[in-house]
Amino acid sequence: MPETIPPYEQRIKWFHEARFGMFIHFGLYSLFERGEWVMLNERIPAREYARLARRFRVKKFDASAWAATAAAAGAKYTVITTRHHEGFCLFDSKVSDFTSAKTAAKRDFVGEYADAARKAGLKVGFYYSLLDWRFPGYFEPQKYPDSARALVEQAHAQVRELMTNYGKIDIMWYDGGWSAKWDEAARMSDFWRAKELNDEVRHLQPHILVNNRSGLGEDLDTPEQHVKASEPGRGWETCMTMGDSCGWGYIRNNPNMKTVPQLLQHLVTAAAGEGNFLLNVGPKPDGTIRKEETSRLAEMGKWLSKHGEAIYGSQRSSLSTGMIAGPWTRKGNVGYLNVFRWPGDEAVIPLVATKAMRATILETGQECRIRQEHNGRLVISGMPKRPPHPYVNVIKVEFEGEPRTLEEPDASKWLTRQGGQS
Ligand code: JFZ
Repeated sequence: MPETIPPYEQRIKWFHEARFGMFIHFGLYSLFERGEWVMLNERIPAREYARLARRFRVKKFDASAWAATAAAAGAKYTVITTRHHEGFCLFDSKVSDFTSAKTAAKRDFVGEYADAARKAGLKVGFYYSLLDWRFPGYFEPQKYPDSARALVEQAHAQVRELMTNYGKIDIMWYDGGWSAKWDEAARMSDFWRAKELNDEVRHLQPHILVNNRSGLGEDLDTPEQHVKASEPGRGWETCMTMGDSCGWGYIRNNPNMKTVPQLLQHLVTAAAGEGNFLLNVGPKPDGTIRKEETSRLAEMGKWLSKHGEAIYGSQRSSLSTGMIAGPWTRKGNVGYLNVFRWPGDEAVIPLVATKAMRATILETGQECRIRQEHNGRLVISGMPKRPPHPYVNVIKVEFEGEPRTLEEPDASKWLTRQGGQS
């Protein structure tokens, strides 16, 4: 008797607690060191491209090292590309010979990584590209209907394999559901038979979260390379590269790597919108992750070890910051003011309708003085002039109830200090 599918609120609970995941883009394309779209961008014929598999041995592949990198970053889940648009599977498939198990490497990297990730305490997500550039029917479905049909059959068969052969999978991360001609009108969910596909995914993995890239909305929105909150109650996750947005796979010369402060600010901003941040690494052809990526992740993990209570399980807050500090996150009656730009020895937050009991700087544990004035002005003072942490600081403010914003029926009253506690 198949397990019943738990309600959305139950399925998404761990995801809201997690807030931070590590994305991994790895495949034959890493050999070119020019990103994951190289086959199409450079119009490399399929037969020529397929020959790469003969030298894709990935001698230094170490699944536990990848998992340890994610865990050290403070990530709580990980998503790996099981097969990208190039069609090469990092897993053993009965419906394709173009796999890492059947070519030079002779390894099922997906299986090794899923096991290692679980051992490291991480939830496991599988990225799967529905499109496969090797099929003419993807580019010209009318002209090559048999190829188009075979492509869809491959997708259904391989998703079934991924949902059956690798234990408990927590996220089905589809990609490549769009039409080759970027024809928005094309009902690609019909082309992929997405309802049938996702019904089977949920039958095989009843607790799973499915993203919105098979042509149907399903469970999760996936803004790419920017942080944009979905409406309250809808799960969402920003995915982002550390380097330029032009590539997710390994790019040897990738000069514009985001700084740790920038990466932390994206994570905090996502958490403030009750969303997640899925940060990408693109391993090198030998299977190692470059130090520019591992070092940034390690620094994020160090920050999270002191400030994670403001991020993991975060809720939205209506409180404004009223200054250039940064966004609030919240947990019940506790607000976390995430400070991107340290204001000096005092911080003033306007329109706080709820009584504040205590304010503490998470980096140092220092308790600050607080006073609440007209118009709900909350003044936190006695703080150090210089930022306690060089990147992002968090001031934890405990309120006597859920922190609310003071209404301003007459928006001019603050001019004469007439506004008061509501
Ligand atoms: C897709 C992939 O093409 C890319 O290689 C990477 O895997 C990323 C996470 O997902 O990127 C997209 C997806 C959608 C659009 C553009 C790039 N789009 O709709 O314009």
